[in-house]
Amino acid sequence: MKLYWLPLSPNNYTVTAVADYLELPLEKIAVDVMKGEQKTPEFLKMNPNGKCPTLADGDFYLWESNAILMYLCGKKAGGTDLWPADERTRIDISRWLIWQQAHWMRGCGTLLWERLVKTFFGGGTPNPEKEKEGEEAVRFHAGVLNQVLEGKNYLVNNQLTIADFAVAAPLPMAKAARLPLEDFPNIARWYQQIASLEAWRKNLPNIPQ
Ligand SMILES: N[C@@H](CCC(=O)N[C@@H](CS)C(=O)NCC(=O)O)C(=O)O
Repeated sequence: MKLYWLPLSPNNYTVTAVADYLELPLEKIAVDVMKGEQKTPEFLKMNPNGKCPTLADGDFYLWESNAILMYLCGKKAGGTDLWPADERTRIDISRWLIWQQAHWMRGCGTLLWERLVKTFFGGGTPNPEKEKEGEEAVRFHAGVLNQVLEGKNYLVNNQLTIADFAVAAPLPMAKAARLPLEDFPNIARWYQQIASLEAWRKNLPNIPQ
């Protein structure tokens, strides 16, 4: 399998971390977004959105990081506890994967962009209105996450699943992007466990703090 990816991006290193955790070989092809490699006709044939990550397994192309996480689990011979076979458990994990994209990454993504990525790409200073919007969204959804994690080590069935990898995606950048998470101790406690996984650590980019 080939993965077209952006090493610096949260929704990209969750994919490479899960592949490593599952010991699945991936040929990684770094895409230079500054050069617009994700918008070439060849790339758009694989992913008409022109975004990374994009997985190619033979002539099957898959985009959306969380869909790729599920696909990788399906590739693991004998299955994996990251995506257990039980129907209700899978729906519960899917709920978190959807929440991560629809809510969590929206707020976190706004702050990551305004306070980190925008500067990196020479896009100027943070927009205060966007920062306010991002802060409010992160605080609200962090409250939800913190509450669910009360007395629990992991999000679903109290065991490590791809839901934990996906929801943890923005947290390595929390300090650099000043995500307002200081009032949510259960998130910090839970994230320590993800942060201690070798597959997670070795896939994190060098993030300026
Ligand atoms: N929801 C998508 C987000 C994909 C996405 O927005 N990728 C960004 C990097 S985080 C990208 O490739 N941006 C390049 C561009 O839009 O030109 C996923 O989780 O895979």
